[in-house]
Amino acid sequence: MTETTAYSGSGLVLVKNPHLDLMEEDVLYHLDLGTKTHDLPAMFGDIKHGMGIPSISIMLHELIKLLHHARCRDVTIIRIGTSGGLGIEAGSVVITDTAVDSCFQPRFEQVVLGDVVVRSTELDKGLAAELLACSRDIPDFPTLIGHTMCTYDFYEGQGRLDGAFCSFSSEKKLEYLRRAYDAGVRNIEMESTAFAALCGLCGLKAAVVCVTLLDRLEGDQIRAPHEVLWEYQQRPQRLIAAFIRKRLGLCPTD
Ligand code: R2B
Ligand code: URA
Repeated sequence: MTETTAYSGSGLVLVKNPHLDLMEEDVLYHLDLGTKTHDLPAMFGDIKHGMGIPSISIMLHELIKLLHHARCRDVTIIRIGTSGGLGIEAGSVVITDTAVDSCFQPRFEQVVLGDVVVRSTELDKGLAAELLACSRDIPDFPTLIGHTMCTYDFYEGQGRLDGAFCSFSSEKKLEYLRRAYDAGVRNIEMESTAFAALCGLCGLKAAVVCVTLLDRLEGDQIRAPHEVLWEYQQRPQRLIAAFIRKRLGLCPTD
């Protein structure tokens, strides 16, 4: 028997389970979400952002055109986000000096009209140094400059053993991650090469600042408690807030 997904006339996804209507609350245990504890339509009803290179590339094309049409000048653009760390303590903030691909090369390859176009992923070294200096004013704020590896996938692409499938051994995984470390990679995420390349092409001063949620040399799963992850995720924003205050000539506590 073939089962198909059902949609109502309004386009809403219909569930084929009469029991659900009788439940006061539906707890989606593995997602740590519930219909009473979370506003699911607000959280997921109209998501327009995504993850990875295709999403950031679309967003940047339109953001850069917006900056152009609005005649903005001397723009500094900073990507902030999360990442997996390599050989550094979880919660560290990594300021990227160079975004590298999965072969540790400072390049972003884009297929244009059937040809592979290779673009540079250099970021502004002066801006990275300025951000590092700002981090030194924040107490208990582990921050470093290093290479960031950008991948097309969170699981196999980042050498994880815990995806829906996996084609390599744990020894091969560790050998790869150690090679990345030796090449100067200190964190892994999924947008930085495209971000660096597109900003570089348009002459924008750009930086990438990501907090690490775990040390990938120690494991694959993100296991820190919610409140710890929440605090980690605030760190890039706190650093950028300090940077903006400094640029505006305000003291750190204003
Ligand atoms: C970091 O975190 C996301 C994957 O969990 C992805 O957007 C990235 O670059
Ligand atoms: N984001 C990633 O891309 N990788 C991680 O390991 C954690 C967050």
